[in-house]
Amino acid sequence: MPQKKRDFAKIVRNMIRQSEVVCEVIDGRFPSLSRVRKYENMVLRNPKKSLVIAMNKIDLVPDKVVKKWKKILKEEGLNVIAVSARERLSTSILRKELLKVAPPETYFVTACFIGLPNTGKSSLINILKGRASAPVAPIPGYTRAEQVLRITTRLRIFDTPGVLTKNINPNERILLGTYRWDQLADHVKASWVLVQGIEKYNPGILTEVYGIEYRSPPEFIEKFAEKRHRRKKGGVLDIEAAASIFMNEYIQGKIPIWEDPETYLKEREEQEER
Ligand SMILES: Nc1nc2c(ncn2[C@@H]2O[C@H](COP(=O)(O)OP(=O)(O)OP(=O)(O)O)[C@@H](O)[C@H]2O)c(=O)[nH]1
Ligand SMILES: [Mg+2]
Repeated sequence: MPQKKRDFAKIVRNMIRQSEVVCEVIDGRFPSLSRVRKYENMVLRNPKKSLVIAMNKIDLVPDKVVKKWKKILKEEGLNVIAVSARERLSTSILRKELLKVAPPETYFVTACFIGLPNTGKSSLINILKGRASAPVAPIPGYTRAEQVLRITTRLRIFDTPGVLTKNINPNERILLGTYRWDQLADHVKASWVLVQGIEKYNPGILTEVYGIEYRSPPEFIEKFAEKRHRRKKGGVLDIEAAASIFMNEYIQGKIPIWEDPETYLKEREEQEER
């Protein structure tokens, strides 16, 4: 039977309680948007627990952007490691760090991996373990229950289901790829929202990647359907199928997109002045 979302939050809180170290996996393309500050604070408030931020999927972002984000997060007092599960970048550094930050008197360390759906928690855990043990999929909400894995003699890791918090609005959720497209009430509309979101973060990139000129999101999806020869019986364009294909390609990382560190800094400054 499918579990309810609120049970996921409960599982995560429970796992945090049982762990000395919490590794928050964020999406390297959206280092600010994908932070779950509610859980970060829960860990940071507790002197017996340590927080490590794994900024994952950095294979999708230029090095200089990754460096800037790392600096920003470090300045905010966070212990951040830039990693890529896909390209196995800095994953052994992450494993060592999880042990390093544990309280000195603990020999056996429990670390739990938390974060939004689809940020790559299970993928990272598999790399740390050295073989596929935690199921991975390009489907947000894939991990549905906690799973405990022994990584080394000293280290065991809890994989947890991705959780969403209220502060992330529906448009941002679509951009972050935390929804299952096939479960959205109107995924064509969602694809329009996605086009809009991509435009905001990387103007002109869709024309560059797909060679499609467009004036509105619906026009983009229509032309995408044409380009991919998606037609229903009778020759009518299959907009629904096209929207799904487009969103799946986005979630797989086909479109280069990231939060701009400079914009974030400017907004942070403005907020501080208020
Ligand atoms: N490009 C890229 N993709 C990645 C990386 N790590 C994971 N992915 C992809 O992201 C998708 C989600 O990965 P999972 O490991 O299942 O993510 P999760 O955080 O466990 O997701 P939930 O269980 O839904 O919370 C999969 O398609 C992975 O292949 C990475 O470093 N780079
Ligand atoms: Mg998972």
